[in-house]
Amino acid sequence: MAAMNHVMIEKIERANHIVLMAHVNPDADSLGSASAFYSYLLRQQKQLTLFCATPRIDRRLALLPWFDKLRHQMPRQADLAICFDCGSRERLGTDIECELINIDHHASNSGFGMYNVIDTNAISTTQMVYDFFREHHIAINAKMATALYAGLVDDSQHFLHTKTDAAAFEMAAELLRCGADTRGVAKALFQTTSLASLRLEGVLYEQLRLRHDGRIALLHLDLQTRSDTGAEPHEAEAALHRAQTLATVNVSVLLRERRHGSVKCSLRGDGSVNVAAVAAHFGGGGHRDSAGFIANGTLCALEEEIMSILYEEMS
Ligand SMILES: [Mn+2]
Repeated sequence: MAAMNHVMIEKIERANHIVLMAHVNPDADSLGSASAFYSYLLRQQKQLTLFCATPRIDRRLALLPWFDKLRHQMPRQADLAICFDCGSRERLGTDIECELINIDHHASNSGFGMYNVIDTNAISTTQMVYDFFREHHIAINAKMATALYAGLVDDSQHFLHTKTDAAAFEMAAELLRCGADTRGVAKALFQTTSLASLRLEGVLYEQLRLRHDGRIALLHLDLQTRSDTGAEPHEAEAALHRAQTLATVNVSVLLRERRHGSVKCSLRGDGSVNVAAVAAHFGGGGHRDSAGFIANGTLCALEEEIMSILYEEMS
């Protein structure tokens, strides 16, 4: 983050009202980064807005500091926006009229900000924010530590991701010393589920199909099944991760039917296949081992289209 630091600091110093933005359907990394920055900028006595375009946010993220400050309307008078973990402009879910700083670690990030700080080696966006705080001797309090840790532990898949290195563990240790509520994060993010979610997982496993000599696991979720189980759309992702543990599987695909004739596709890979390239084919993006997109069409039609692109990528 070093190269852009001076520009960023100068922009922040000059701004009066700063909007800190998480991407649509935010995760712990995006919202955790914005939350930690919110704590930091409060000290600078800036007028702040914590923003996310999604009105109904995954309640598990309520453990993040300042969650109750989240707003879903862009303030008109803001003179600077900073977005965190947003791989594309669409992920902002809104138009931006002021200057925009784009802080992210997605390889597919197009650099849509006026100033772009992109580090594809970072395991999480919170790692980039953490490095920025350290470089500038910005004290990390317990609130900031909890927010940064939540993004780290979630994006690193509980430190199991191949990108997990000594720096990731050192960051975790330092955040723990700063007062991060690691137990609270674990409980909220990984040890809390709903009965609806468990029932949904059961249905998804029952319908799971293997394709391409067992190298692809395919999961479907139509609107009817979702409403029958009462589960939230994001709750299907547990089954997607679990499918990835099957011995022969390189790539897992989850297709979720949405209202108004579109389908959300989530891809997970073991690193042998670049799933971001598959997502990019449909206008989406992500990381080499984790990507997604939204496309118009029916579940069946999209399945065949995705399979043919995937087969090509896997051959
Ligand atoms: Mn991330």
